[in-house]
Amino acid sequence: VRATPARSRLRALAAAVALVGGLGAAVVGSVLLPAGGGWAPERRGPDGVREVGLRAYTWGFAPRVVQVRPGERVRFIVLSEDIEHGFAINELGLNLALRSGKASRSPAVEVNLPEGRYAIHCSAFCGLGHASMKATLVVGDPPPAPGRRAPWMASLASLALAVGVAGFLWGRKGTGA
Ligand SMILES: [Cu+2]
Repeated sequence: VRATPARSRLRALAAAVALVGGLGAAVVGSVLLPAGGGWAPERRGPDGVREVGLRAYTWGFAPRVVQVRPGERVRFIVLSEDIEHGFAINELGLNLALRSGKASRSPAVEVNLPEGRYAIHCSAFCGLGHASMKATLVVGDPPPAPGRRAPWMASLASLALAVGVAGFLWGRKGTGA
């Protein structure tokens, strides 16, 4: 069966849409979704305060999820791996300036916050992805966030991508292009 030019154009369009959708989902999945989480291995400073280490980079933080206990005293030590960034948690009154290649230590803070999720964000403009440079502070063990559907969306988009590419290849075969 020979595909008409109109049909193969339609297939190419479908493939392009699926490709863009799939790539978009992959980006959203890798950038926005907290990877893992849970309790980090605990390290304490000489004063007995728990020290939480993070790395900042263009554009994100690792780990993306930091879990602490309500009422716990912690200190954040944040290393910028590339350029200048900021490390801010509004609810804790924290805002650190991060120098390129240097580790910044926050003062010891008491996490007097209700159980829940709080935004960690970059507070120094660092380019295109600045607004998406975020991590999550989880206090205690709150119920799962409603955003858990996102991995499903990413899977569906990947499936669409696979189907689109298959359709595109099939179309090429049909027209002999
Ligand atoms: Cu930034």
